[in-house]
Amino acid sequence: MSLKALIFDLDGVLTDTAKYHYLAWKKLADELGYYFDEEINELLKGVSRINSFEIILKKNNATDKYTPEEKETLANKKNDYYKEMIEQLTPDDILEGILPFITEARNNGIKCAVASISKNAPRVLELLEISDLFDYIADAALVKQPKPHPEIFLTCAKALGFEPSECIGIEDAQAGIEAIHSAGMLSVGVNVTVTSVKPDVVLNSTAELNFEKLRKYC
Ligand code: B16
Ligand code: MG
Repeated sequence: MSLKALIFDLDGVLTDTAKYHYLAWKKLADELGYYFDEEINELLKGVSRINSFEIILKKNNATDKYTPEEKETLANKKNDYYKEMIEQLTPDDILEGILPFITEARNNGIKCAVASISKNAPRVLELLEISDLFDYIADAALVKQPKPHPEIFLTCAKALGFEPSECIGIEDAQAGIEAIHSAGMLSVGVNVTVTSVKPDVVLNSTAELNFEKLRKYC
């Protein structure tokens, strides 16, 4: 196989929006009188908005407390808090090593895509001023199956016109690593709390991303 494309997760890989997701969920949980901490937040990484709320409710034995419509309304309330918080993002919030890594890949003819299930991804990329660096940005609204289903990674590969085996996926969440693995791509895990499938390449931070080293895997 020869490497043709890099497919990046957004939250936790290109920038650290996980802290804003945490603060927004925490605000909602406090208002509703539910327990929520960093440990529970870890379980929400890479998980869709509504499923994240279900996890918080389950941890508080409150799964049956709301109708599906009420759950939707409350999850949207969290999203309003999140949207307000991310407006403070600037290009300075791009994680270390990301820009040189993408620049080197692009200079070597490698295509780059974003596989984020966040419906806020386009706005985050715009605030970071990096939308133009990507050849394809998956539309989270059109992806039916959230991670760990491989759909979003397969959608990116197909849109770029490459086989999954020609792509590398880069993720910070266990659900994302499982999705990349099921898609048949090589997975790079950045600071992943491993609970099941291990990433093929384990990194502690994005500062360790090295294009020439990764290329040797393909
Ligand atoms: P939104 P990623 C994911 O983004 C986040 O990791 C996850 O915490 C969040 O719940 C999900 O997006 C949905 O985000 O509520 O903004 O649509 O890691 O796939 O970039
Ligand atoms: Mg992530």
